Amino acid sequence: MADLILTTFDWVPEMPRGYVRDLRVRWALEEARLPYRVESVPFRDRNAEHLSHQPFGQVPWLTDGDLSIFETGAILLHLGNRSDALLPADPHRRSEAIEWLFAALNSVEMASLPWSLFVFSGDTGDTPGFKRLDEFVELRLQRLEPVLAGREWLAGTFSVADILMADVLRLVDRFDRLADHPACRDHVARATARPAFVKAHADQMAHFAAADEERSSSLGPLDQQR
Ligand SMILES: N[C@@H](CCC(=O)N[C@@H](CS)C(=O)NCC(=O)O)C(=O)O
Repeated sequence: MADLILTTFDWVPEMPRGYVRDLRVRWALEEARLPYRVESVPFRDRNAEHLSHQPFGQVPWLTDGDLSIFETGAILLHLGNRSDALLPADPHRRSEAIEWLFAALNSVEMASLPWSLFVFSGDTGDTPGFKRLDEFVELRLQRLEPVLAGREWLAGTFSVADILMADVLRLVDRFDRLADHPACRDHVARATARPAFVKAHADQMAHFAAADEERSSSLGPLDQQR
């Protein structure tokens, strides 16, 4: 039996499917060819057991033997320490990959996530709040653009930094925010063309689709119309 267990929600609404962060972990596990299995916790009932693994009641978390790790950055670093396919062995390259892993989360996602939440809510009018956020995202993308124009992968070879950066950028790309940043867009395209991403994405979609099927088979025809 696999000693790596990835936990995600049993179900999520349509909108976030394909973007739930367990995908980052699935992707890394597939790149490293590490055996794992996926378990689910209820989306609608975040109980004490859930909070003991993820104190914010979110997903994902990973257990590795008796270790339980939350936060996708920490999980990917942990997996990077298990596989050279995820973190380069050369100390300079490794340090660069770790830098970019934090940059993806703490410099880019810090701007892009609130921006995406505004866009999801349709709150993109001519308000000072949205304009400020849009400028924040723009500045980060402008600075990232020449970096990604000059290299295929952030730390020389593909690493967890690329998984996180591509996944962070993918969300704003969903709303065409990378249209004027071709190197950022190309990085997302390159990264998401990798077989490990394709499998991780398909597996996440299948996981949530199976939950829909289970739900509809447990409801009678009359319930389903409600
Ligand atoms: N910083 C956390 C964020 C985790 C996160 O936002 N998870 C989302 C799914 S992608 C979640 O659980 N959302 C439900 C909620 O916040 O209640 C990480 O990277 O692991």
